[in-house]
Amino acid sequence: MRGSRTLREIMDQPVAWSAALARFEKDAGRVDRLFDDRTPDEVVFTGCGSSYYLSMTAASVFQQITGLRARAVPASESLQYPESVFAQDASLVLVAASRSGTTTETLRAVKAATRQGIPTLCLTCAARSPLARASDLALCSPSGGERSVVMTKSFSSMLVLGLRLAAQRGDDATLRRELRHLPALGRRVLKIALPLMRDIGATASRFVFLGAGPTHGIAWEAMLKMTEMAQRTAMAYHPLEFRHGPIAIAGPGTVAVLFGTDAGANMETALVRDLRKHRAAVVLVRAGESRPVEAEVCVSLGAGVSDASRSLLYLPFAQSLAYWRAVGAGLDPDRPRHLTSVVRL
Ligand code: F1P
Repeated sequence: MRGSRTLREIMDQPVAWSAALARFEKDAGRVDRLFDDRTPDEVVFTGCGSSYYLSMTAASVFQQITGLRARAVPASESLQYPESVFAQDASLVLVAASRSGTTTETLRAVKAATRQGIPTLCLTCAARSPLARASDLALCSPSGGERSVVMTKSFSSMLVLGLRLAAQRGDDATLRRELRHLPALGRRVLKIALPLMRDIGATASRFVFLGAGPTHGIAWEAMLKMTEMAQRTAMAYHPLEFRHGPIAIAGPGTVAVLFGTDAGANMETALVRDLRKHRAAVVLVRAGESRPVEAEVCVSLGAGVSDASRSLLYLPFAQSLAYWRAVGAGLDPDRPRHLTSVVRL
């Protein structure tokens, strides 16, 4: 069946999350030593494609939980503008994400950091890859690697490692506990997401994915999944940014998928009203059921977890939507056009 490999990997995510969390425990002491030796004043997360997008979410959560400055940059920026990535005199730690551990730009970013004496840590699914060998410490997602080109369980399981890293450095027992519950919650969410997304946007001309804070990286990943698998026009924005120009494309052919946050729930509800006023179809995935909304489709996960952990639970919705739109268009999600699983320059 077309896309059967990708579908299996989407369904396998909770298993990969458990394995990644179990593996992290073995490396927790080494993580602490790497950070404590340096006491950085900034952590730079980097990667390419999906690995860059998970870096966005990881950086957002890391700064929120630890209070330490964190930002995400595409690895290619460190090749083109090294001074704006590795600020002189700053005490940095570089966290590089890569499923394959062989992507040229990411590998070069780590090597450049090492030359400058910056400690490096990688999140990867390939424990023996060049990236793992080049980094001071490799945090591995042992079951995250896919046979598919498009990243699904590798994305989410490396993000689990990134969130667990934030919980470790912020000594945040709540986030640690939430992460332990995530595989069970993920199984429940997968059962909802897959059938729900089957017919959404079947005739739409464009998809807009909206997310703030930890869900912003998820919105970008949703955009990339739709682009890679279904070759449909897709964009990603911060929710309230959408009014500042992009709203011009809201209309009957537009499906807006909003990944809700507790932090911005009221503002996001108002945005749903505006989108509906302009006749866009809105899919709202959010935490609770407290406020009624006019969204065409509204899913309340009610999972009782923070925005950070919930961002992972939004992924099955994004992945399923892209999967179904690809299958519906006669495309094979297992064989995305023009793509290879690794880009080597
Ligand atoms: C990252 C990546 C993927 C993308 C494509 C090429 O690879 O950019 O996100 O889907 O298949 O590679 P990696 O560095 O995580 O291995």
